[in-house]
Amino acid sequence: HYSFFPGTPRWPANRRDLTYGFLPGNELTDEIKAVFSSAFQKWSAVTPLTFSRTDSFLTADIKIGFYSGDHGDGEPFDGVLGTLAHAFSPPSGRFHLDADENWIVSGDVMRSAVPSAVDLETVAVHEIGHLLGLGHSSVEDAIMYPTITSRTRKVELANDDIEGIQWLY
Ligand code: TQI
Ligand code: ZN
Repeated sequence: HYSFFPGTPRWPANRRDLTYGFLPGNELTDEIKAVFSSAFQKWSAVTPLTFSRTDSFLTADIKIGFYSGDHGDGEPFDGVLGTLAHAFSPPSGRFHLDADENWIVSGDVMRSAVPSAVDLETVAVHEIGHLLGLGHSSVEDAIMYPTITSRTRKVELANDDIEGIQWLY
């Protein structure tokens, strides 16, 4: 079953059209940007929320960046595997990914012959759930279930995820 963060934080009713931006300097390919766009679409399809990309990182509601190791928020990344990414509850909008992972982009690769490769969209859909206010789910098929196997791809919302997000929005 789905859960929420303590106090049930969510984006307020006057902030339903959210923008997201990528950390300048990350130099992401169009393919990587398309992965995030697809991940946001999973959630906009089942809520009144919309997500659009902005080039203005500083004013974006959701700030996406790839970082290595200690990146100044008290929750350092740890190299390959371990923590893959983290996102904070609303209305923080901070969405950080571990630059040291072997991210799989669109079914194929950055470095995916590697046993430790992790599917980027899978992680993005999960972290966006956190950004919107969902905690972890006890339902194994749910996007918000707290474990995955490396190289697994799970990008479709389960009924449990949909019920949780529709309770919030
Ligand atoms: N990052 C954890 C996560 O997003 C961070 C975390 C731990 C967390 N406890 C939390 C976030 C409680 C919010 C609330 O769950 S992770 C997965 C999964 C991670 C894990 O790097 O371990 C995914 C990131 F579910 F597959 F294990 C993405 Cl999909
Ligand atoms: Zn999680």
